[in-house]
Amino acid sequence: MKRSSNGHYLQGIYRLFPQLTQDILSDLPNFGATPEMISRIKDMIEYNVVGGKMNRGMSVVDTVKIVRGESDLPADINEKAMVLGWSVEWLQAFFLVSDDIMDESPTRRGQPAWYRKPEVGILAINDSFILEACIYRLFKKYFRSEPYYVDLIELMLETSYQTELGQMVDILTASENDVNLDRFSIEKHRYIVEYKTAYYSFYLPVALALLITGTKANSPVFQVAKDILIPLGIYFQVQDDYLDCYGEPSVIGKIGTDIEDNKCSWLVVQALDRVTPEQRQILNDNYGRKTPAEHAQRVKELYKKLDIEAVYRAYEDKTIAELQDKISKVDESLVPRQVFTAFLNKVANRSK
Ligand code: GPP
Ligand code: MG
Ligand code: MG
Ligand code: MG
Repeated sequence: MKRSSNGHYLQGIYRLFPQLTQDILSDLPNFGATPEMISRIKDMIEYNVVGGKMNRGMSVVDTVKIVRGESDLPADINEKAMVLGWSVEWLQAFFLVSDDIMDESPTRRGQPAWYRKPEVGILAINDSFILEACIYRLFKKYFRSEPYYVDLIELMLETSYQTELGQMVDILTASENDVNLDRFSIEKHRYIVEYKTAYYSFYLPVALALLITGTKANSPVFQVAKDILIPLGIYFQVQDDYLDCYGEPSVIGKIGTDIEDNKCSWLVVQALDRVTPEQRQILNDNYGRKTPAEHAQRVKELYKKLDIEAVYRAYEDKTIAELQDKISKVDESLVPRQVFTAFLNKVANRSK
């Protein structure tokens, strides 16, 4: 199992993973599962749920610590926070397994995407549903008797719905064999990234942490959190778009496919804002072509000519400053600012 260098908290959260996997597996005989089924689900979970950066999972635990003002949590709340952290990682696994099929991505986290394993193929779609179902099995086991049980379920379901809506627009905007640059705009990009990434990656971990630390579902704190975490999540996905083109595959653990996939990436939206009619024609002739590789290469050359990298650096500086300003205005009687600075520090200027 891969580990991050994040110190003992991370070892703590990793220690819980075998237990949660075992919870899922030992519940399977109640559904008539044979040893072969159980063994396959074990392999599937281990292949897809671990190996990521664990940012989202750790965010739940970190937020609970900040909200309670304790660096060492009591054992029961610590376990609850870690279960929720893992539930976000399970959600992420559900999304990534299916996203890689839709995006035809060859690799994920430095290994073949799950659907590309010869013994898996299209069954990966059903595996993604099973990964989603695991979240609610874990919720039932650990939270069934808590007053906030329904709030957790509602939040998880609503966040999944938001992500699926964002994914729908992402895929529709990138329709194959129909390159139409007019479909791309900064407004369209904003909808896609807000919905497909920001809610589940940034708002969800904090909202889960708030619920288990006693914040009532109708509290204004959730809106305060959203007003910062959604813009932060948008910035995070702009970084993802940037790294798709400029990241080092061995560092980011995946090979970018946005240009070939005709994606409404932040980079192409910025390029369209700056092209001459001749350059727009180059984009038109080369964007969204899977093969040969020269097409994507020409798009990258055009980005270079337009110095999109410099546009990105300027966006990054401006966005970090805006977020810092927003955070400095948070009413600390509602929620500690550190909840948000912790996130911003993890994300700012990332290269993977
Ligand atoms: C990231 O998009 C968004 C997701 C992983 C959410 C997918 C949502 C579903 C409902 C399946 P991306 O394709 O840019 O991510 P990556 O670059 O990691 O493939
Ligand atoms: Mg993808
Ligand atoms: Mg995608
Ligand atoms: Mg991407």
